Amino acid sequence: MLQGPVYSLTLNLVPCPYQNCAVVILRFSRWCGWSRFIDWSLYYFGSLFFKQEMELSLIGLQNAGKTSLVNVVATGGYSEDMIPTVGFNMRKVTKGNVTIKLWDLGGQPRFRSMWERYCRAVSAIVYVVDAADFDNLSISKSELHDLLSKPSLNGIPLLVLGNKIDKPGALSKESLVDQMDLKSITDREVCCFMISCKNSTNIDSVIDWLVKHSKSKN
Ligand SMILES: Nc1nc2c(ncn2[C@@H]2O[C@H](COP(=O)(O)OP(=O)(O)OP(=O)(O)O)[C@@H](O)[C@H]2O)c(=O)[nH]1
Ligand SMILES: [Mg+2]
Repeated sequence: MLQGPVYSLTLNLVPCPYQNCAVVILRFSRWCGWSRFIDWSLYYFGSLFFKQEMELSLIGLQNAGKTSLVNVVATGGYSEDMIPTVGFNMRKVTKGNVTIKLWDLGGQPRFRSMWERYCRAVSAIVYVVDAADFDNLSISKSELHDLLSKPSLNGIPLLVLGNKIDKPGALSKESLVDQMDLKSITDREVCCFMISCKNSTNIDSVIDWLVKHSKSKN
């Protein structure tokens, strides 16, 4: 109801030289809906003036593909020949105006007790699951739910990534959400994507999600 009057009123007020441009913008805004247009404008013009940064932790069982994901996000490079992470690695990745500080933690049992410490001050927790490793799904689920039960991590957004969907028989998103019992997590924002580091599948969606969850700085 609001769109009609605002549209014609604005057109009458726009001076001639800018009229074509205004018409295009307004038609675009009508086409995609005002709220999406305003979101997009704020994001675009905001990003010209503000640097954004985020710090996040990548966790999940050993062999899930955390370090591979860091490599793909940082350089696009993928290798079959990976060395298990001992302790953690820290990597800074810049995407446009956003700097992402990534804590890539080791997933072997001896390193899991330090996950909580590295998740405390982050903008988001990224939990990587091998979607083709059925034997370890229930351990992965219990490690995730154990971690999220820590009061220090209350409310931190969670991104769950089902990796290795290039492998035959890998779980679908619905099955992964089910098996990881993600619907029971109601105290924070939860998002899930199915990815393949090997084929770079859905890596753009992951980066978009991360950028949206970064914080503005000056
Ligand atoms: N098929 C397939 N293999 C993958 C994919 N991503 C990673 N891998 C392989 O999985 C193995 C383990 O990858 P890493 O990235 O080292 O796993 P991680 O989660 O960092 O393991 P830890 O450091 O021990 O916790 C490597 O051989 C990778 O090549 C993928 O998308 N598809
Ligand atoms: Mg690793």
